[in-house]
Amino acid sequence: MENTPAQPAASPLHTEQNGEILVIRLNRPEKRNALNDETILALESVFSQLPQGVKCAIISGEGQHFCAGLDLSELRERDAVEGIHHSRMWHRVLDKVQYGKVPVVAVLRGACVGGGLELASACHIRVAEKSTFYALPEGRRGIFVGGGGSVRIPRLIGVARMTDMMLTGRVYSAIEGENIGLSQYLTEENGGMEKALEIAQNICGNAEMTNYALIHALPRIADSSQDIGLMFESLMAAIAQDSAEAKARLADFLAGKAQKVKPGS
Ligand code: 1HE
Repeated sequence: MENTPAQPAASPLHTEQNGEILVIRLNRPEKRNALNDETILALESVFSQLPQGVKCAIISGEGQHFCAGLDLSELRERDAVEGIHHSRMWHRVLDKVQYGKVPVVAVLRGACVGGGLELASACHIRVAEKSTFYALPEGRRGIFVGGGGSVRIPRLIGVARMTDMMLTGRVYSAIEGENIGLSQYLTEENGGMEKALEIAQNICGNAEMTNYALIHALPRIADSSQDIGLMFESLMAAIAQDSAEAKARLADFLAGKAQKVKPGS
């Protein structure tokens, strides 16, 4: 892997490009990768200007924890107006992650809490190592989620489970998290990055229009009424199948040259 140029030693993010995959690591392990403004804005900058040729991104954290959420030391002195602007900044940045140019895979371990879970839920695929635990301590700290958690997390696990997490401080383990839909994959400790790279490689092999439709059309279709959603789906399907790449892939299948669907893969 090559380090992308011009990264000062104390950068809150490490980025490395590995062919078509960009690996982004939160880099404040001494603060359990708590997200201060500098880190959030650095994420915005990375997702606003992905290097040419990148087709998939991976977000992970340095150290034993994915992310301890909002950097609470920056919260103390904020008034209501500043609070709204701050929350809206998170929304802007996490929208760039969710609705950017490429699918994003998160590698989770240790704490995936508060704003860390909000960041993970803006990613398209979550791979959790066995040490991962999920919580929303905002409820116990006298605050509320502000990084899009109330919109994205119920879409993964339902309103009732998120309400329980915030009202009671409930912590879900990695295994429970996979069972309820917080992660799609579970791995042994230290196996997350290898799995994420395998998934990312797979994603890079998809037709570009399919990846685009999955990031940009699917969540909007799922949020629509049935009537609008079905219409939107037909338009998206027609555009996708019209591409030269789709036609070539379908021809390959009919000529017996494409991989078949294999159970267990
Ligand atoms: C922090 C933060 C943080 C750690 N902001 N500094 N999130 C939380 O409420 C979670 C708070 N953190 C924890 O519960 C624990 O730190 C962990 C379970 C994640 C890790 O425990 P541990 O024992 O490995 O580490 P530690 O000793 O607690 O923390 C190490 C250092 O990181 C320590 O600083 P130090 O200077 O004393 O060494 C901690 O203060 C610091 N640290 N977490 C600031 N979050 C958009 S709105 C989102 C709203 C939220 O995310 S609220 C939930 C915030």
